[in-house]
Amino acid sequence: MKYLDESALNKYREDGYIVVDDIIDPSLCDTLNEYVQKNKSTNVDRTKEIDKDFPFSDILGTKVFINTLDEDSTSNPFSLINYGEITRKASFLAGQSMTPSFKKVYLKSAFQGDCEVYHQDYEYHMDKGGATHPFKDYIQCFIALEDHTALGGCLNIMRGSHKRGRIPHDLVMTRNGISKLTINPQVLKELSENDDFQPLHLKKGSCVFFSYITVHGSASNSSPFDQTRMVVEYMGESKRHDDEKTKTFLSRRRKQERGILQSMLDSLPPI
Ligand SMILES: O=C(O)CCC(=O)C(=O)O
Ligand SMILES: [Fe+2]
Repeated sequence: MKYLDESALNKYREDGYIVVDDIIDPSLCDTLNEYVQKNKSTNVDRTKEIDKDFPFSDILGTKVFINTLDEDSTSNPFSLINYGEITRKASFLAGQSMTPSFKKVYLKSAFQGDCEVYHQDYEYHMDKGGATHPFKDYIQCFIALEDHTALGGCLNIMRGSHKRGRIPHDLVMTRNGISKLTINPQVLKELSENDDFQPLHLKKGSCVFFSYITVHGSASNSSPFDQTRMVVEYMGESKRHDDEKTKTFLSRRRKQERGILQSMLDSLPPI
């Protein structure tokens, strides 16, 4: 699907996501990927991110992503993306004027890119705005900058899971020492009995829009091909995250992470 009409909107409401083809020209994707590879070690700013790296691993391809896209610079090909069109589509699906609030690129490199544990995006944001920011005020656009395959760890979406509302999440430390929020596997098993898991084999330049309570995740990249993806997070145009609430949310998260790390340290045998 390339153009969105009423039946696409109904499908989005029914499934909790919708795939849109050719949102970025594949040749522009190649240029973007080249730029990302050249700048990946210098253009990294995780200050606004809650998923922090912990130095447990020397593998870099799983960790680094670019989130300072520096689009004012004319030499930055990300400025060539037609964000206007993506924003119009996001606004149509969300039923209100949306604005991009955060853009990032995950590398998901060949043989090293790690899994993304299953979650609802709202869990990462709800405490930043409070009751004035219901999940309906957000939508994500996930863009494949290369062909995405199951072996490469494409995004898997649980169709219809948004109808279940918010599901409790736990904080976990992943194998690469990144702290993440995830749904308990037992609950996921129960959900998967009714809701379809859909592996999204997106073509280079295609994207999926999904709601902030649609359950999604992905496996590790065990293929010889990079599977770079770009995420554009959208928020209602009139909404702003509350700085104080965000600070409180982040410090609570840091405290939980310290607790996990401390208990990991405590469980290590004496040297
Ligand atoms: O890269 C992936 O597989 C998932 C990314 C994701 O869940 C997100 O950015 O919200
Ligand atoms: Fe997500």
